[in-house]
Amino acid sequence: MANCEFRPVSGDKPCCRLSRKAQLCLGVGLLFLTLVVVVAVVVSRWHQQSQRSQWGGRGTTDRFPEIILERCVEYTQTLLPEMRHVDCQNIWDAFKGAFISKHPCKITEEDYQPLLKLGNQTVPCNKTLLWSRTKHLAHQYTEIQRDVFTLEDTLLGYLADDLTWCGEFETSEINYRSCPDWRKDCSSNPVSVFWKTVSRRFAESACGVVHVMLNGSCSNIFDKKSTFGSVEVHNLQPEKVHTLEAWVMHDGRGDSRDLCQDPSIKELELIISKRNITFSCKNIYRPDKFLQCAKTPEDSSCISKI
Ligand code: DVN
Repeated sequence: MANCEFRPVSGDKPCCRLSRKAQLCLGVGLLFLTLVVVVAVVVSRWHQQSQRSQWGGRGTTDRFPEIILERCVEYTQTLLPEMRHVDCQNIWDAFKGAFISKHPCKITEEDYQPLLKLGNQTVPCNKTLLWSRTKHLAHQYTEIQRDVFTLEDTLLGYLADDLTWCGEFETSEINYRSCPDWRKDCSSNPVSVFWKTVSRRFAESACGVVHVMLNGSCSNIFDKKSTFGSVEVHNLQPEKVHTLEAWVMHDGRGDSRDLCQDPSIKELELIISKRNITFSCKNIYRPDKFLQCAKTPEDSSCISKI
Protein backbone atom coordinates (compact mmCIF):
# COMPACT_ATOMS: atom_id res chain seq x y z
CA MET A 1 0.00 0.00 0.00
CA ALA A 2 1.61 3.28 -1.03
CA ASN A 3 2.84 5.32 1.86
CA CYS A 4 0.27 8.24 2.13
CA GLU A 5 2.67 10.42 3.94
CA PHE A 6 3.01 13.58 1.91
CA ARG A 7 6.37 13.72 0.12
CA PRO A 8 7.30 16.58 -2.19
CA VAL A 9 7.63 15.63 -5.84
CA SER A 10 11.29 15.67 -6.84
CA GLY A 11 12.36 19.08 -7.94
CA ASP A 12 9.76 20.76 -5.67
CA LYS A 13 11.55 22.42 -2.92
CA PRO A 14 9.96 21.51 0.37
CA CYS A 15 8.22 24.69 1.78
CA CYS A 16 10.49 26.46 4.21
CA ARG A 17 9.97 25.29 7.78
CA LEU A 18 10.04 28.10 10.44
CA SER A 19 11.89 27.54 13.64
CA ARG A 20 9.71 27.21 16.74
CA LYS A 21 10.94 30.62 17.87
CA ALA A 22 9.99 32.30 14.61
CA GLN A 23 6.52 30.71 14.72
CA LEU A 24 6.04 32.06 18.25
CA CYS A 25 7.10 35.55 17.19
CA LEU A 26 4.74 35.44 14.21
CA GLY A 27 1.85 34.35 16.42
CA VAL A 28 2.46 37.11 18.96
CA GLY A 29 2.80 39.63 16.14
CA LEU A 30 -0.51 38.60 14.55
CA LEU A 31 -2.21 38.71 17.96
CA PHE A 32 -0.88 42.20 18.61
CA LEU A 33 -1.98 43.39 15.17
CA THR A 34 -5.47 42.02 15.76
CA LEU A 35 -5.63 43.81 19.10
CA VAL A 36 -4.60 47.12 17.52
CA VAL A 37 -7.30 46.81 14.86
CA VAL A 38 -10.01 45.99 17.42
CA VAL A 39 -9.03 48.91 19.65
CA ALA A 40 -8.99 51.25 16.64
CA VAL A 41 -12.53 50.19 15.65
CA VAL A 42 -13.85 50.59 19.22
CA VAL A 43 -12.26 54.05 19.64
CA SER A 44 -13.55 55.19 16.26
CA ARG A 45 -17.09 53.96 17.09
CA TRP A 46 -16.96 55.68 20.49
CA HIS A 47 -15.73 58.90 18.89
CA GLN A 48 -18.52 58.81 16.31
CA GLN A 49 -21.01 58.10 19.08
CA SER A 50 -19.77 60.96 21.24
CA GLN A 51 -19.62 63.33 18.24
CA ARG A 52 -23.11 62.35 17.07
CA SER A 53 -24.74 63.00 20.40
CA GLN A 54 -23.07 66.40 20.91
CA TRP A 55 -26.11 68.63 20.46
CA GLY A 56 -26.37 72.35 21.22
CA GLY A 57 -28.85 71.96 24.06
CA ARG A 58 -28.68 70.53 27.56
CA GLY A 59 -29.15 66.80 27.95
CA THR A 60 -32.14 64.93 29.29
CA THR A 61 -33.11 66.00 32.80
CA ASP A 62 -31.60 63.65 35.41
CA ARG A 63 -34.05 61.00 36.67
CA PHE A 64 -36.40 61.87 33.75
CA PRO A 65 -38.28 58.51 33.81
CA GLU A 66 -38.70 58.67 37.57
CA ILE A 67 -39.84 62.31 37.50
CA ILE A 68 -42.51 61.58 34.88
CA LEU A 69 -43.85 58.66 36.92
CA GLU A 70 -43.73 60.62 40.20
CA ARG A 71 -45.50 63.63 38.67
CA CYS A 72 -48.13 61.40 37.05
CA VAL A 73 -48.98 59.70 40.34
CA GLU A 74 -49.06 63.02 42.20
CA TYR A 75 -51.34 64.63 39.59
CA THR A 76 -53.79 61.74 39.18
CA GLN A 77 -53.94 60.71 42.83
CA THR A 78 -53.69 64.06 44.60
CA LEU A 79 -53.96 67.17 42.43
CA LEU A 80 -56.87 66.13 40.22
CA PRO A 81 -58.45 62.89 41.49
CA GLU A 82 -60.93 62.85 38.59
CA MET A 83 -57.91 61.71 36.56
CA ARG A 84 -57.23 58.77 38.87
CA HIS A 85 -58.32 56.34 36.15
CA VAL A 86 -55.09 57.10 34.28
CA ASP A 87 -52.47 54.28 34.41
CA CYS A 88 -49.16 56.04 34.97
CA GLN A 89 -47.07 53.11 33.75
CA ASN A 90 -48.95 53.26 30.45
CA ILE A 91 -48.39 57.03 30.36
CA TRP A 92 -44.65 56.53 30.79
CA ASP A 93 -44.54 53.77 28.15
CA ALA A 94 -46.36 56.03 25.68
CA PHE A 95 -44.14 59.00 26.50
CA LYS A 96 -41.00 56.84 26.07
CA GLY A 97 -42.33 55.39 22.84
CA ALA A 98 -42.59 58.88 21.36
CA PHE A 99 -38.83 59.52 21.29
CA ILE A 100 -36.72 56.47 22.29
CA SER A 101 -34.67 54.96 19.42
CA LYS A 102 -35.75 57.82 17.13
CA HIS A 103 -33.47 60.45 15.63
CA PRO A 104 -33.96 63.49 17.91
CA CYS A 105 -34.34 65.83 14.93
CA LYS A 106 -37.00 63.72 13.22
CA ILE A 107 -39.76 63.61 15.81
CA THR A 108 -43.34 64.12 14.57
CA GLU A 109 -46.65 65.05 16.20
CA GLU A 110 -47.77 61.52 15.24
CA ASP A 111 -45.16 60.11 17.62
CA TYR A 112 -47.01 61.71 20.53
CA GLN A 113 -50.54 60.58 19.58
CA PRO A 114 -50.56 57.48 21.87
CA LEU A 115 -49.59 59.74 24.80
CA LEU A 116 -52.23 62.35 23.95
CA LYS A 117 -54.87 59.62 23.78
CA LEU A 118 -53.97 58.35 27.27
CA GLY A 119 -53.70 61.86 28.72
CA ASN A 120 -56.86 63.24 27.13
CA GLN A 121 -58.43 65.81 29.48
CA THR A 122 -61.37 68.23 29.25
CA VAL A 123 -61.00 71.74 30.64
CA PRO A 124 -64.36 73.36 31.57
CA CYS A 125 -65.60 76.16 29.31
CA ASN A 126 -64.38 79.68 30.21
CA LYS A 127 -61.50 78.19 32.28
CA THR A 128 -58.61 78.11 29.79
CA LEU A 129 -55.72 80.51 30.36
CA LEU A 130 -53.12 80.86 27.62
CA TRP A 131 -49.97 82.92 28.16
CA SER A 132 -46.87 84.25 26.44
CA ARG A 133 -43.80 85.66 28.20
CA THR A 134 -45.78 85.58 31.45
CA LYS A 135 -45.32 81.98 32.58
CA HIS A 136 -44.59 82.68 36.24
CA LEU A 137 -47.44 85.16 36.67
CA ALA A 138 -49.91 82.92 34.85
CA HIS A 139 -49.05 80.04 37.16
CA GLN A 140 -49.26 82.27 40.23
CA TYR A 141 -52.78 83.13 39.09
CA THR A 142 -53.93 79.54 38.52
CA GLU A 143 -52.34 78.54 41.84
CA ILE A 144 -54.89 80.90 43.41
CA GLN A 145 -57.74 80.50 40.93
CA ARG A 146 -57.73 76.70 41.08
CA ASP A 147 -60.60 76.24 38.62
CA VAL A 148 -58.65 77.94 35.80
CA PHE A 149 -56.13 75.90 33.78
CA THR A 150 -52.97 76.79 31.94
CA LEU A 151 -51.53 73.98 29.81
CA GLU A 152 -49.10 73.22 32.65
CA ASP A 153 -52.09 72.69 34.97
CA THR A 154 -53.29 69.81 32.79
CA LEU A 155 -51.76 66.35 33.18
CA LEU A 156 -49.51 66.32 30.10
CA GLY A 157 -48.27 69.88 30.62
CA TYR A 158 -47.69 69.14 34.31
CA LEU A 159 -45.63 66.05 33.49
CA ALA A 160 -43.21 67.80 31.12
CA ASP A 161 -43.00 71.35 32.49
CA ASP A 162 -39.39 72.61 32.62
CA LEU A 163 -37.97 69.20 31.59
CA THR A 164 -35.70 68.24 28.68
CA TRP A 165 -35.55 64.82 27.01
CA CYS A 166 -34.24 63.09 23.88
CA GLY A 167 -33.04 59.71 22.66
CA GLU A 168 -30.77 58.46 19.88
CA PHE A 169 -31.46 56.75 16.58
CA GLU A 170 -31.22 52.95 16.80
CA THR A 171 -30.29 52.80 20.46
CA SER A 172 -32.73 52.49 23.34
CA GLU A 173 -30.62 54.90 25.39
CA ILE A 174 -31.83 58.22 26.77
CA ASN A 175 -29.28 60.94 25.94
CA TYR A 176 -28.35 62.62 29.20
CA ARG A 177 -25.32 64.35 27.62
CA SER A 178 -27.05 66.72 25.20
CA CYS A 179 -30.26 67.23 23.23
CA PRO A 180 -31.01 69.30 20.13
CA ASP A 181 -31.63 72.99 20.84
CA TRP A 182 -34.68 74.30 18.96
CA ARG A 183 -32.79 77.37 17.76
CA LYS A 184 -29.25 75.93 17.15
CA ASP A 185 -30.01 72.40 15.94
CA CYS A 186 -33.56 71.61 14.80
CA SER A 187 -37.20 72.36 15.59
CA SER A 188 -38.38 68.75 15.18
CA ASN A 189 -36.80 67.75 18.46
CA PRO A 190 -38.70 65.77 21.15
CA VAL A 191 -39.33 68.78 23.44
CA SER A 192 -40.45 71.28 20.80
CA VAL A 193 -42.70 68.80 19.05
CA PHE A 194 -44.23 67.80 22.39
CA TRP A 195 -45.14 71.41 23.27
CA LYS A 196 -46.41 72.13 19.78
CA THR A 197 -48.57 68.99 19.86
CA VAL A 198 -50.05 69.48 23.32
CA SER A 199 -50.49 73.23 22.70
CA ARG A 200 -52.48 72.52 19.57
CA ARG A 201 -54.70 70.03 21.41
CA PHE A 202 -55.12 72.43 24.36
CA ALA A 203 -56.31 75.21 22.05
CA GLU A 204 -58.54 72.89 20.00
CA SER A 205 -60.37 71.72 23.13
CA ALA A 206 -60.89 75.22 24.63
CA CYS A 207 -64.43 76.64 24.79
CA GLY A 208 -66.36 79.73 25.87
CA VAL A 209 -64.28 82.77 26.82
CA VAL A 210 -60.53 82.04 26.57
CA HIS A 211 -58.05 84.34 28.30
CA VAL A 212 -54.43 85.01 27.38
CA MET A 213 -51.95 86.73 29.68
CA LEU A 214 -49.47 88.86 27.71
CA ASN A 215 -46.41 90.80 28.82
CA GLY A 216 -46.80 94.57 28.45
CA SER A 217 -43.10 95.07 29.10
CA CYS A 218 -42.04 93.25 25.89
CA SER A 219 -41.28 95.22 22.74
CA ASN A 220 -43.78 93.08 20.82
CA ILE A 221 -46.46 92.26 23.36
CA PHE A 222 -47.97 89.76 20.90
CA ASP A 223 -45.39 87.71 18.98
CA LYS A 224 -46.66 85.80 15.94
CA LYS A 225 -43.64 83.47 16.21
CA SER A 226 -44.35 82.43 19.79
CA THR A 227 -46.13 79.18 20.57
CA PHE A 228 -49.22 81.19 21.50
CA GLY A 229 -49.00 83.20 18.29
CA SER A 230 -48.05 80.39 15.91
CA VAL A 231 -50.00 77.43 17.34
CA GLU A 232 -52.75 78.31 19.82
CA VAL A 233 -54.19 81.39 18.07
CA HIS A 234 -54.72 79.32 14.94
CA ASN A 235 -56.23 76.29 16.67
CA LEU A 236 -58.96 77.92 18.75
CA GLN A 237 -62.25 76.62 17.34
CA PRO A 238 -64.74 79.42 16.45
CA GLU A 239 -67.60 76.96 16.87
CA LYS A 240 -66.62 76.56 20.54
CA VAL A 241 -64.69 79.73 21.47
CA HIS A 242 -66.71 82.94 21.20
CA THR A 243 -64.23 85.37 22.79
CA LEU A 244 -60.49 85.65 23.29
CA GLU A 245 -59.75 88.19 26.01
CA ALA A 246 -56.19 89.46 26.34
CA TRP A 247 -54.88 90.61 29.70
CA VAL A 248 -51.91 92.90 29.11
CA MET A 249 -49.84 92.79 32.30
CA HIS A 250 -48.08 96.07 33.18
CA ASP A 251 -44.91 96.21 35.19
CA GLY A 252 -46.82 97.71 38.10
CA ARG A 253 -44.58 100.75 38.34
CA GLY A 254 -47.29 103.27 37.42
CA ASP A 255 -47.31 102.96 33.63
CA SER A 256 -50.77 104.28 32.75
CA ARG A 257 -50.63 103.82 28.97
CA ASP A 258 -53.39 101.83 27.28
CA LEU A 259 -51.29 98.97 25.93
CA CYS A 260 -54.33 97.45 24.28
CA GLN A 261 -53.63 100.02 21.56
CA ASP A 262 -50.18 98.52 20.93
CA PRO A 263 -49.71 97.66 17.21
CA SER A 264 -48.99 94.01 18.01
CA ILE A 265 -52.26 93.77 19.96
CA LYS A 266 -54.08 95.26 16.98
CA GLU A 267 -52.42 92.58 14.86
CA LEU A 268 -53.70 89.90 17.25
CA GLU A 269 -57.17 91.45 17.14
CA LEU A 270 -57.18 91.28 13.33
CA ILE A 271 -56.09 87.61 13.27
CA ILE A 272 -58.71 86.62 15.85
CA SER A 273 -61.51 88.65 14.24
CA LYS A 274 -60.76 87.06 10.86
CA ARG A 275 -61.27 83.70 12.58
CA ASN A 276 -64.77 84.80 13.62
CA ILE A 277 -63.86 85.00 17.29
CA THR A 278 -64.59 88.17 19.27
CA PHE A 279 -61.49 89.89 20.66
CA SER A 280 -61.33 91.97 23.82
CA CYS A 281 -58.41 93.42 25.75
CA LYS A 282 -57.81 94.68 29.31
CA ASN A 283 -54.86 96.49 30.88
CA ILE A 284 -53.82 94.95 34.18
CA TYR A 285 -52.01 97.98 35.59
CA ARG A 286 -51.31 96.35 38.98
CA PRO A 287 -50.51 92.62 38.63
CA ASP A 288 -49.85 92.38 42.38
CA LYS A 289 -53.35 93.70 43.13
CA PHE A 290 -54.74 91.46 40.39
CA LEU A 291 -53.36 88.41 42.21
CA GLN A 292 -54.45 89.72 45.61
CA CYS A 293 -58.01 90.22 44.35
CA ALA A 294 -58.02 86.70 42.90
CA LYS A 295 -57.19 85.53 46.40
CA THR A 296 -59.68 87.82 48.23
CA PRO A 297 -62.26 89.03 45.69
CA GLU A 298 -64.55 90.23 48.48
CA ASP A 299 -61.98 92.87 49.50
CA SER A 300 -63.53 96.32 48.99
CA SER A 301 -60.47 97.55 47.07
CA CYS A 302 -61.02 94.82 44.53
CA ILE A 303 -64.24 96.33 43.26
CA SER A 304 -62.34 99.39 41.98
CA LYS A 305 -60.47 99.45 38.62
CA ILE A 306 -57.33 97.26 38.67
O1 DVN B 1 -49.93 79.53 25.91
C1 DVN B 1 -48.70 79.01 26.40
C2 DVN B 1 -48.84 77.56 26.74
O2 DVN B 1 -50.22 77.19 26.76
C3 DVN B 1 -48.10 76.83 25.66
O3 DVN B 1 -48.99 76.39 24.68
O4 DVN B 1 -47.21 77.73 25.06
C4 DVN B 1 -47.62 79.07 25.32
C5 DVN B 1 -46.40 79.78 25.82
O5 DVN B 1 -45.41 79.68 24.82
P1 DVN B 1 -44.90 81.00 24.10
O6 DVN B 1 -46.04 81.76 23.57
O7 DVN B 1 -43.82 80.61 23.16
O8 DVN B 1 -44.31 81.84 25.31
P2 DVN B 1 -42.80 82.14 25.61
O9 DVN B 1 -42.78 82.74 26.98
O10 DVN B 1 -42.17 82.89 24.49
O11 DVN B 1 -42.03 80.72 25.67
C6 DVN B 1 -42.35 79.88 26.76
C7 DVN B 1 -41.26 78.85 26.89
O12 DVN B 1 -41.33 77.99 25.77
C8 DVN B 1 -39.86 79.47 26.88
O13 DVN B 1 -39.06 78.81 27.86
C9 DVN B 1 -39.31 79.12 25.53
O14 DVN B 1 -37.95 78.79 25.49
P3 DVN B 1 -36.84 79.92 25.48
O15 DVN B 1 -37.29 81.00 24.54
O16 DVN B 1 -36.80 80.37 26.93
O17 DVN B 1 -35.58 79.21 25.05
C10 DVN B 1 -40.04 77.86 25.22
N1 DVN B 1 -40.18 77.67 23.81
C11 DVN B 1 -40.77 78.49 22.94
N2 DVN B 1 -40.72 77.92 21.72
C12 DVN B 1 -40.08 76.74 21.88
C13 DVN B 1 -39.74 76.58 23.22
N3 DVN B 1 -39.11 75.50 23.70
C14 DVN B 1 -38.80 74.54 22.82
N4 DVN B 1 -39.10 74.60 21.50
C15 DVN B 1 -39.73 75.67 21.01
N5 DVN B 1 -40.04 75.74 19.72
